[in-house]
Amino acid sequence: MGQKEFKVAVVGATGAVGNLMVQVLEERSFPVSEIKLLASARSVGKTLSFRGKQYPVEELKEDSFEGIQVALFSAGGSVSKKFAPCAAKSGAVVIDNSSAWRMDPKVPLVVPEVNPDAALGHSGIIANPNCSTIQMVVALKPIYDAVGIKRIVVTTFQAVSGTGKRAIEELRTQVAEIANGREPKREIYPHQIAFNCFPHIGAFLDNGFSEEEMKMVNETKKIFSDPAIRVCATTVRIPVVYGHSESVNIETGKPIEVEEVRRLLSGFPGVKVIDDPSKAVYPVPLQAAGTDDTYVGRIRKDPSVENGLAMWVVADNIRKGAATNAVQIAEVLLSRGRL
Ligand code: 25A
Ligand code: L14
Repeated sequence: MGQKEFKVAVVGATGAVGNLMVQVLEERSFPVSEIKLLASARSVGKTLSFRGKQYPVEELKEDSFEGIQVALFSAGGSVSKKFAPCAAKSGAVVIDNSSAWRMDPKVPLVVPEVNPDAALGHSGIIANPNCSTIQMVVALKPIYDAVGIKRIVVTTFQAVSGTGKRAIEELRTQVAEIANGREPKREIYPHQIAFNCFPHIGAFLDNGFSEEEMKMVNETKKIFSDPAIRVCATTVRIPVVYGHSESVNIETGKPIEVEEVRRLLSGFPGVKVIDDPSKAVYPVPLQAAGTDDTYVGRIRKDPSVENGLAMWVVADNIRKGAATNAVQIAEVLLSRGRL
């Protein structure tokens, strides 16, 4: 008996995340009968490989979604605003990686390890959360379920791949320019990123926080369905290509021992505990890059508050933070018979 297969479109297929979406569909053997690769007119003429065959990139148009059952979007917020409703109207389930729909009350915001059931209530569009939020809520979910979490203070160390291909190129070019004694050129970021870091991701808002920081605040509340949870974020760009790191400090509702936290995290899907600091064993982005897990280490009591815990969380921002999470959402729909 043949398994049911689906017509899948990837929008933004030539971008850093879109390209990986195609690869992750292949790696995880998602049942694809036909793949449609969509991008802007700039990319027409390119081909991308899927299961060993080359497929042409087509220009995204309103009628691109005829017959498509699953549409994975990663072409930025304005493309998603305009085209996700077209795709949904023509019968596809959209899984959107941009920030366009995340806070829309009718759109579920889903991390499969945390709130898979939310996906079932969609009306055509499901949003993939921000990369920094995804890895944090995966690491916090088992603690949240065991003892509750009242407050989170998080500082991120974010890779340039989150901004897309051109930012990866900017870091590499600046490193080469500096190595060759030339003045590094700057286009994408507000400062030189090579050999530097800056607490500036997205635009700054009237409250003094950046857009990226407020995404972590608002999306965390939505994913945990807990508007009372207090979150303060500082998001920092660092000169790493793949893998976000986060210093996460929490106040739990009830006391919990560090050993119990390790035990809970070790048994949680998608999490690996790497925590033997005296041997220099803790998660680092170079080891997380190219993998789908969320890594947690440096787990310790924060003695400065009641029920305080501190930890270090690392994941590949364009895999678990974007492409893998999106494909996992499609897998949730598939396994619940909702495709
Ligand atoms: O609005 P957001 O949600 O904040 O997202 C902003 C950007 O962040 C990335 C993604 O960039 C997105 O565009 N992104 C979003 N969510 C992310 C996440 N969670 C995330 N990254 C990581 N984690 P990207 O560079 O990875 O991908 C861009 C893709 O979108 C396609 N695209 C853009 N506009 C489109 C469109 N597709 C259809 N219609 C449109 N109007 C884009 O295709 C790419 O696939 P492309 O054809 O425009 O680009 C192909 C090649 O051209 C380079 N390029 C892109 N922009 C420019 C450019 N070259 C010159 N000038 C430019 N302005 C690309 O690098 C690509 O190689
Ligand atoms: O909202 O520049 O998904 O690193 C994730 C990464 C926005 C930008 C999102 C970056 C983005 C971002």
